[in-house]
Amino acid sequence: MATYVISDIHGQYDMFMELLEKIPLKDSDTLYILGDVVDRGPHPIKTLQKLKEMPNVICMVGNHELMALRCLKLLMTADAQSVFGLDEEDRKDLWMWQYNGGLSTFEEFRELDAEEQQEIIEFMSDFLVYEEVSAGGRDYLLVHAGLGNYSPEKEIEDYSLEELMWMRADYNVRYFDDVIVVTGHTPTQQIKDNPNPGVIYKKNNHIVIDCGAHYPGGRLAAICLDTGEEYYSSPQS
Ligand SMILES: [Mn+2]
Repeated sequence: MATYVISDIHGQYDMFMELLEKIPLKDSDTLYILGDVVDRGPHPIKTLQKLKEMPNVICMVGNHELMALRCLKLLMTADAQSVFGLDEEDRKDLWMWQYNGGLSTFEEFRELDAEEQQEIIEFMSDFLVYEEVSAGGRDYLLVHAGLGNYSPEKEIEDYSLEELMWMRADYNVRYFDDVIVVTGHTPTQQIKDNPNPGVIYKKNNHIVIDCGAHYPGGRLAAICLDTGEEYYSSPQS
């Protein structure tokens, strides 16, 4: 009944498969994926298809799934003529997605037949926004990016998607005394004054597990919440 968490796979299918060989994942265990499965890396759709067939995986949504879902739906309904006629908001969203590495997702998605495309859209649409879990006698909140505009008075359901998916967590603030917040989104290489970049980061009841799988030297990481044990893929070349 162990609980494992991985985040920000970003299309790194081979790293994910390597990590799965290292994690002693049993059928009775649960693996949570904290969002940003898609974009940047070479095989976002192949990774989604793998996750989809794993019975003990629960996926949460990241800002990249939000972008991909919106843009893929847009492109699926648009013929060439209507792409040119897209309104400003749609054009900006498409551009923003491509700017953030959406091309690899688009390229793999367009190779699927219509039924497979629909399955991928439906799979991503079912991703959870956040999850509260208990493991090893402690309580955890699993969410992609963090609690933007944090306030101790605010309930988790009062946060907007923007605040949970895009805005970066403040690791200098202890959000809860009795709940550890597990996030991805910010590679630990990007955390200011972090003495161990590329390693899972723990501070003030935060655990940050994005170890920058798409960076040169970055890795895909997993943590077992019951034991605190950490697992890493080989570094990105
Ligand atoms: Mn993200």
